Parts: sequence; C-alpha cells; structure tokens
Amino acid sequence: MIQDVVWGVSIVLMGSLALVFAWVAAGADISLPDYGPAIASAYRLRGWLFAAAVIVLIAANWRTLAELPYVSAATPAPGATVVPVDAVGEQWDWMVTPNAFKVGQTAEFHVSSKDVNHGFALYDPGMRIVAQVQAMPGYTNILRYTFTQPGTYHVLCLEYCGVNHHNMKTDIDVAAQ
Ligand SMILES: [Cu+2]
Repeated sequence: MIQDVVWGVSIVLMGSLALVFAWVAAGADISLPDYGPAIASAYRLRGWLFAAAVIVLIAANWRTLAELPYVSAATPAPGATVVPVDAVGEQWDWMVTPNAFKVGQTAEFHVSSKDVNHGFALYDPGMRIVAQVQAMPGYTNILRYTFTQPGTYHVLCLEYCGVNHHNMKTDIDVAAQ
C-alpha cells in the first residue's frame, strides 16, 4: 500500500531531523551568565512549565486524535438502518448508487474516484454542508451520514478537478418516513 510507504518515508525523515536537533542541542553551550538568584529560579520555573505544557499537549492529543476521522467514526443512531452506497467521482460527474433514502436511514458512502482527486461534499436541502471526504483514485473512503430531513440533498465537488468542476453535482432524494 502506497500509504504505508509514504508513512515509512515520513517517519525516517522526521526521525533524521529530530536527531539533528538533538545533536545540535547536545553540543550547544547553554551556561548562563550570573544574573542573580531571581533569574536563576525563573529559569528553573521555565523548565517545570515546559514539562507541564508537554503533559497537557500529550493528554489533549490522546483524548481528541483517537476519535478521528469524526464523521466516519460516527456511530449510527440506535435502530437506524445502514445502507451501503457506492459514490464514485469521474470528470465531471458523480455516480451515487443508490440515490434515494428515507429520513433516519444512515448512508455509508464508499467514496472513490475513477480519475483524479475529487472532493465529495454532501449538502442538505438548505444547501448547508453536512459531510465531506476526499474521493481518491485507487482508494475508498468511508463516510457515514444519517439523513435528518426530507427533501433533495446535493453532492458537489469540493476539489478543483478541471474546467467543468463547477458542474460536477448530483442529487439525492430523501423521503419522509
Ligand atoms: Cu471538482
């Protein structure tokens, strides 16, 4: 999988950069002139504050990043029917199958592309964007959305993909229960 290769290359490059920083820091002269006891204790306090900031940062990331991606991780409402949906982008059209649902149903969009990257964006009948994910060639993204109101939802492309990008749209009908 190309994503594993990209991940591996990124880790190696980030690790090399971190080693360079560590090497420079280890060789740096960090001794201070004698500013007196007040400044010395301020420098000690700075060390503790930095450690506290690191702990808060790690805890906050631990708590929030685990839930990414928010929408595909969203669990369907209890009792909701989950409908698998094929959503394929192609210059310049969307093929969404099936494209008729009922309020309360959860669509599980399997989003991909036949050519270039597109941006799969779902709009409610009031043209408010309610969910979006990249449509990529050779890769399928999962996007779940539970329809909350009857009417015509719209799928538009959010990634510039060529001269007719602005016309790349399709409709999804959602019936009242
Ligand atoms: Cu586009």
